[in-house]
Formats: sequence, structure tokens, C-alpha cells
Amino acid sequence: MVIFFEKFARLSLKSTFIWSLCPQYSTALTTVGRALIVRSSQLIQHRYVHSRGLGASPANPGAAPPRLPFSRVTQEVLAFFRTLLPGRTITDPDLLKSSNVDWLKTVEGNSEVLLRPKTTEEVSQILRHCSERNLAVCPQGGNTGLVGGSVPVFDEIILSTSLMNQVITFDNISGILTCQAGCVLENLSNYLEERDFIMPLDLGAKGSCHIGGNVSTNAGGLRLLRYGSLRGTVLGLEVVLADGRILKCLATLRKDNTGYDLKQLFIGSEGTLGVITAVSILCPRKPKAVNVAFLGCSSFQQLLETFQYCRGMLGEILSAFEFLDASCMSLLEKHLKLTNPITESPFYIVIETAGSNATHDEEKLHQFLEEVMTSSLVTDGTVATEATKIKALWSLRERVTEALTHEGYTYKYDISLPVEKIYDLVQDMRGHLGDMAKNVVGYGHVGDGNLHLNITSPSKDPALLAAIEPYVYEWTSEWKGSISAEHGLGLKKRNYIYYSKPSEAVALMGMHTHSSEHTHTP
Ligand code: 2HG
Ligand code: ZN
Repeated sequence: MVIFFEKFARLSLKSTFIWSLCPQYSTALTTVGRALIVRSSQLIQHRYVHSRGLGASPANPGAAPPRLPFSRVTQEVLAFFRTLLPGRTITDPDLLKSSNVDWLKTVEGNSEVLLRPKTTEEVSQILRHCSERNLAVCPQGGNTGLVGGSVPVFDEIILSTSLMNQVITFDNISGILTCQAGCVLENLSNYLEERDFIMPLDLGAKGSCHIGGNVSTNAGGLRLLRYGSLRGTVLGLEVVLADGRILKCLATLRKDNTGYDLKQLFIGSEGTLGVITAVSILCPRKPKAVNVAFLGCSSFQQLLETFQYCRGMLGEILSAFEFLDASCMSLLEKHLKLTNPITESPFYIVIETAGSNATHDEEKLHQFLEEVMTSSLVTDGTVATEATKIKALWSLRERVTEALTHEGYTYKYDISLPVEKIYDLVQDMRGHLGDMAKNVVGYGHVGDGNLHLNITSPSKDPALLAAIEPYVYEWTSEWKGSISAEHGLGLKKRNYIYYSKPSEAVALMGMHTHSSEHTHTP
């Protein structure tokens, strides 16, 4: 068994579970039955972390587990990689630097080898070789993740998908795109737009993130409200399992009820079950008309009522309903010199419509705006139909994360809650932290009940962290929310899974834990 993800042991399905559900594979159990699981020593380690309360302890939150007894990369191993990937086996420490640290610069590993395969066959050979030699591997896409899931914790070999960037096929009748995992989301969007289609997902990180990483973290983003999650739009996957076997489930069918839908196991499993090497995805037609409205509201309650009107009046053309609060706006102005296009308000909404008839869409949008403005739900607003202005309005929402990075250290929370509760958490947290925090800001995907709660301080502050956690997780759990709505668990959230999932469910995922150890389980 090779793939070792020190940071994460979430969907490490136990072999007994998966194989007993798949009788047609049962003969394989004795020889390769562990192929879909993270090695058992990691599971033991996970119990170790929990049984000592290290993971959930405010004094030591998110503590990295100790390094397990994996082999070290030898000259013989390097020689194998250099023959397999000439010029694509990177060992120069300067070149490795950016792959060892995450985008937020909060988590850093110490890998000495970065591999850049171009084909699925090469990925398969890498994993087989590592499996046979007990070498740990960290798969990496665009390295834009926010939970420390895309960088090594110790000296894992980094397997980068950056050169696996080819479109394989696109069918312009069905709208199904099949491509390699390392395609950058924005490149795919541009490719499709030239063909009158769009990607069903859009993220602030689109310029760097890879589609394989998007799928393995089940990224949500700005269009989920309209096109649903990747669990619905991804039609097929090609995956290399830990022992090097290639699982070709790269279907391009809308409907396929033959047996288990295995690809679902890999969507959102953050690389713990295998490395996604190719994806087929259903893409919508490019809308003929896009409008973006940027509105101001004086209270979150009014924002929620605006959302209700919006769903009722714009239903079939609504493609996004996002929000940011006044603190986010101040940071955008301060650090990125962006301009607020409307009068100052406690809350701002970004509404996007995407439809097939410009006149019809504009008429509907204007009726909606008239309604929410005459009823004083919305205090001010502006609408864009032209591409540059649309982009400028979207920047106000998409670039909040970037603005926050200039504030010092940011504690990030990605919470799912009943939509009417999402801003209560921000307000509650402000009261709870008082002067300890520099900023407590809220923004996110109202349409999906997904809050991004970000708390800043001039630098890393253990006392502040101890005040935030586990408070934030207890709050979320009390309202039956999720402690990771769309970013995944990675290294940073892995120890908090029990706030969102019952211990029986975690045990089914392969974590060997005892529920009695989890005093914080609701
Ligand atoms: C977004 O919606 C991203 O902008 C990032 O999910 C959120 O930085 C964050 O907390
Ligand atoms: Zn988000």
C-alpha cells in the first residue's frame, strides 16, 4: 500500500466494507484487498490523535500527526523516476519550494521530490513503484486548497497533475467534456466558451485550480445554486488506485444504473482513495444573456427576504446569489483598491442571471429589482450586462479571500448551516471574541447555505485560536451544520469531522475510533 495521506484519513474505506459490497471482486480481496484504503497504521495514528484529544484540543488544534514509518526516497528510487519521467523528476529545492507550501502559506511540508507525469500510465507506474517500496505520496493539483490538503506534511513524494492538461474529447451535442485531471479550470472555461458551452462550476481560484483537484475536493463555487454539485455533473472518472491499478470509469453517459456508482467515492475524498487522472463532465450551453446585479441591504434579515423574492421571481434564470458584509468591502477597498459601486451598506448581494433571451431576462430582473427596492428590502444597487462591468462586480465577491491575505493571519471557517442562521454565527463570534480579533468577516454562498467565516489577527495567535475553536465547531454542530461545506478536511479540519458526522459514519469510512473518545460528538 503506498498512498499515504498523513493529513487526512477521512474516506479510508475499510476493505471489508467495500469488498463485501462488491462480490464480483471478492477474489481480489486476499491479494489486493487494501487497494482502496489508506494504510492501517495511519488509521491507528488517527485514533492516537483522538484518544489523546490532541486534534480537538484548543491548545493543540490541527496538530499534525507524527510521521509514520514510511521509507525514505533512495538513489535507486530517484533513478527509477528519472528514467520514467526524464526532466520531470524535480529535486532542486528551489523548484520544490512552491509545491511544499500551500497558497495561504500556513502549511509547509518537506518533500524532496516532485514528479510531473503526463499520462495515466505514468501515474500508475509511479504509484505501483511507491506501493512496493512503502513510499508516501501526496497528490497535488493547482495547490489552491485552503485546508492544507494539497501539500505534504512531511517528506511525501509530490505527484503533480500540472502536465496532465489535455482535453481528450468534447461532444458538442451532449455537452460532455472529457479531459485530463490537470486542466486548469479557467482554460477549460475558455475552451468551452469558444464552443458555446460553459463549465458547470466557477471558483475564485479558477486561474490556477485543476479540474482533478476540484473533483477530488468536490469544490462548490459560485454556480452550484444553478448547476448543482460535481456529484451530479461529473459523469465519469479515471482513477489510479494506490497499488497502481487503473480504474477506468470514464463514462460519458447521463444515465447508467449498472452496479455501484464507484466514481462517487472519489468525488470529495481528497485523494485518499486514489489519484483522479481524467474527468468527464456535463457542461451547460453558454447562456445568451448574463446580468449581474450588485445590491445593498441594511440587515441580514432583509437580505434573506430578498433571496426569497429572487427565487420566486427569477427562479429559472437565477445562476448565483452571493453575499459579503461591510467588513469584507472595507478590506477590498483597503488592500485591493477596489471601488464600492453603490452606497455603503451593512450587506452586499451579488445576483447573477443566465438565460437565453436578453429582453426577457432583463425584464424579469427589473421587475424583481423594482419589487425589492419599493419594499425597501434593498437600499441601493447597480446592474451590469456588459462583460467588463460584470467582471468588475464579480471581483467584489471573488477577491475577498485575496484581500484577507493582506490582513495578517486568517483563521478560515467554511460552514454549512440552515440559511437563516448563517450570519448569526458571524455576529455571535464578534461578541464572543471582542477585541481579540482584528476582523471577523462573513461572506459566501447564500443560495447554498454556505458561510465563509474568516477571522484575522496581525499574526498567528494561539489565544485567539483557543477562543475560536472548538466554539465555532460546537456552534455549527448545535445547528446540525457542516464544519466543511466545500473546502474539504485536509490537514486543518481532519480532527473535527466528529462535529459533523456520527462516529458510526466515521468508522465506516475506516477511521478506527471509539465513540467514547469523542466527548464533543453531539
Ligand atoms: C469563496 O467562496 C471560496 O470565495 C474561498 O470558497 C472562501 O477564503 C474563503 O474562506
Ligand atoms: Zn466558497
